[in-house]
Amino acid sequence: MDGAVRVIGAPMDYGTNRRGVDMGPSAIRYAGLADGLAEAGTTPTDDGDLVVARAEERDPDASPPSEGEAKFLAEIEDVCTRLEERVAETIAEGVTPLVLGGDHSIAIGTVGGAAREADLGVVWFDAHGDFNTPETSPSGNVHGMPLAAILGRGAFGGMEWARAPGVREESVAYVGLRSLDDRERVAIRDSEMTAYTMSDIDERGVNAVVEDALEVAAAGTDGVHVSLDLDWLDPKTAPGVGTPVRGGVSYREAHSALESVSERLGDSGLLRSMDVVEVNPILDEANETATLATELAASAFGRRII
Ligand code: Z70
Ligand code: MN
Ligand code: MN
Ligand code: MN
Repeated sequence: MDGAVRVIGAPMDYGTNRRGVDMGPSAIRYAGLADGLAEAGTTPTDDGDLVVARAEERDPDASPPSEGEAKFLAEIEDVCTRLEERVAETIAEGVTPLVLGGDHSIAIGTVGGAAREADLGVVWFDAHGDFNTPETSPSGNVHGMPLAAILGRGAFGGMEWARAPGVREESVAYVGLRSLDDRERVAIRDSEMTAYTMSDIDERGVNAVVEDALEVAAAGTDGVHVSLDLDWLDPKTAPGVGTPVRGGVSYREAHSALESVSERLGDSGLLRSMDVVEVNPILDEANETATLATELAASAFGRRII
């Protein structure tokens, strides 16, 4: 893809139990992201990282979250509100934002910014549904909730910072689901979203599934946001994630899928924004997962073998 891409780091781990995903942006850059994006034919620039207070710097007297609540929601609101602003400005300049997480709750900011002046489709590559609400979440971790937040489900309906009215449920497609909580599964079934599971990939092959997902997200929208949670891949291939789930896609399937993204969206200018999340360098093996993240981002932006 020719065109300008702006890398924005969101080193936030307030949405997850496991410390370490706050180091994701550094690890992904260190793995050669800028070179990969240049090889893809883009002109990358780097915005640096958003300022995110370390967990250690937070007010020690702040009350801990009680059960049935979303943990650290005020901190997440602060980061996502600033991220949303930066993403919206970037797109207004004609530049494509590539946001590096951080845990998946940062997608509330990325999608909010990308959907501000547009009808936005979303493709969500993830083992998880991320469709819990503060009411249904078994963990209170907001990285299990970003799609529910974006679509204004449950308590998020009253949170203007979280909702992204430019995203309609029927324009959201999951690829590769394999770990859902019971109430989350029911909510996804009852929604207008399209959910392709790992079984669909087993039966039909990854390319057919990804093409259908991209079609769902592109139909009747102005552009598509691609959200890539590295736990979408099998943990043997991507060990450096907080919540590994067996049975994910392989190295080759993942590359093929992200190449389909650039083929379907890149040439037509419909790839509006992307985020790459949940890389945990503490749990990684020699930066393998961060390297994979850079390769997959480069594939999405058009890098090819020849
Ligand atoms: C579970 C929850 C989860 C990662 C989302 C899991 C959440 N459904 N884990 N993304 N990496 O706690 O809501
Ligand atoms: Mn996720
Ligand atoms: Mn996940
Ligand atoms: Mn918003």
